[in-house]
Amino acid sequence: PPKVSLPRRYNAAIDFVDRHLVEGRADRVAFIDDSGPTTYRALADRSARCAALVRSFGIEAEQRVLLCLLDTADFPALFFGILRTGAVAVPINTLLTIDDYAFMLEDSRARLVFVSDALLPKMEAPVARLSSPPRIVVVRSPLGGPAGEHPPLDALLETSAPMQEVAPTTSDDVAFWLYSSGSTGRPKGAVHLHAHLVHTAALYGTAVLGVRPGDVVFSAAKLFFAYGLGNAMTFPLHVGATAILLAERPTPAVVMRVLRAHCPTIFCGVPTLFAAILADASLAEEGGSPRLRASISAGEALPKHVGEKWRARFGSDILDGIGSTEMLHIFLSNRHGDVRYGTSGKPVPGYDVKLVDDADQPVATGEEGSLWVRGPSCCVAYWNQRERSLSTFHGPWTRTGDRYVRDADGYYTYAGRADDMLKVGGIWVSPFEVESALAAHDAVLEAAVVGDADADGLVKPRAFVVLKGGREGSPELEAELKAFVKGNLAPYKYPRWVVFLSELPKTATGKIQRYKLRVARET
Ligand code: 3UK
Repeated sequence: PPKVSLPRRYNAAIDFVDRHLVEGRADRVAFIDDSGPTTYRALADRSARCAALVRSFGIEAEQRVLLCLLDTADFPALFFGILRTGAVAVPINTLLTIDDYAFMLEDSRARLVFVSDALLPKMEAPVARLSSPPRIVVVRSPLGGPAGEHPPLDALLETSAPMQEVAPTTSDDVAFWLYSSGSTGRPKGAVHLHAHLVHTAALYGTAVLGVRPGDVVFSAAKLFFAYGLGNAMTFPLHVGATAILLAERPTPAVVMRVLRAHCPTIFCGVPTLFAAILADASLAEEGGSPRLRASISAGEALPKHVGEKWRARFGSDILDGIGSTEMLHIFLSNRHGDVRYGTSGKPVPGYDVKLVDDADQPVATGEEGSLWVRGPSCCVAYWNQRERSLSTFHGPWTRTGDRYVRDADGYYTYAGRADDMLKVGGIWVSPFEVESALAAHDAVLEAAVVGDADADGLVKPRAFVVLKGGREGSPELEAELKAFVKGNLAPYKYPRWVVFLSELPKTATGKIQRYKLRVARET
């Protein structure tokens, strides 16, 4: 594997941003967002101003700063500005609810929050509930929205001189957290170090994906996901390439527009998006990007037929690879010129994986086992979650919770989860959370949610609902329940199908028999 040796004194902001000025790339374009290009010089200046601003709020090394941001060039400027000061950046999912943010504010104890204008209402409410609320700075976005009484970033930066010095961090200092959902309980903050960004960029971004200086990368997956953070920020910045950032929701039509307008050479998506583009009749005549060299897919397994159809239509491959928030990016992947659709490929050099049985013994070729992974970008722990850290991190090894099979040629094929968690459009959905949301509806006595395959073989939540006495199932009630969940949870979590039952299958001890529901459909 490529050797990544870092000096003890190391700050990722210098490596990913300032280094390019010293190495003569100041005038190259780092980002293109809805308001135009940002050169490496402009990025370095803006992130150093952001650093000074963060300091001016009294933020000290190791304190957390929340980023609830749509994808614009201010995301990397703030992210690296925070790292430059030695503080910890905590980018969070922009699709979540007030309740989710209340938890993250409390769990992280953030003293400062940067939030996009359009998202401000969802952040103001939970902040106001805190006894000692953090400061809020509003970041302008193409979606727009009033800043209220909070200072706007642009105005603050005008009067903030770039921070010249850099916090004396080591490569092992905490740099950022990323929250990940579990099947029960609140999200877990995966704690990552300054060194982790360059490990993923070198091992996967450069060595496997092959991002090079002339590349233009477009990631439909947003920067707040570990997947998007590598794709559209650290991988291109590592080599001095360009990333396209899009604040909008990446619908098939919007994505095709970006591919046409900016002609990226690398496109990063999730299976649901690739399938939706291929299935959209109104886009059937669209050619995509003429310069597209390859695409990548992650978040959930890419169905074989989706990869094959994409290749036939656009003339380049999709490299499917599995990564995780804990490992920061992809550690098992297909390669250029060595793509086996329907598999996750082979280990990324620099990472080791193993498949074990219930007694932790290696399984034979062709047999299903639990996937464990070891590599240099693994998070150090879940913040403030000792029990959950202990059950996931075992010395250098991390238990992924995935089931896999390795064939005689060394290719790994996904075989499902060991827990009840669902990946919907590449994002975690806990069935328990959807069940609780349904149970909060007046008409619902109890509910069970399992994953079911849609027409493309991709998993979506299916709800089985028992109604209270006197209530009857109907298409209207089905629509109402879907809307109810959409309104109370992040919208992507809603059940795509609702089946009304008179009772749920249960064991003698009252545990729902999910395996029975997984095979049951309409009844
Ligand atoms: C599942 C896959 C089959 C698998 C991620 C790339 O998805 C990412 O991180 P998360 O923490 O979820 C991790 C879990 O998602 N998964 C991801 N990719 C695949 N299953 N095939 C795949 N290709 O269950 C894994 O344990 O949200 C993906 C890069 C960074 C990431 N964080």
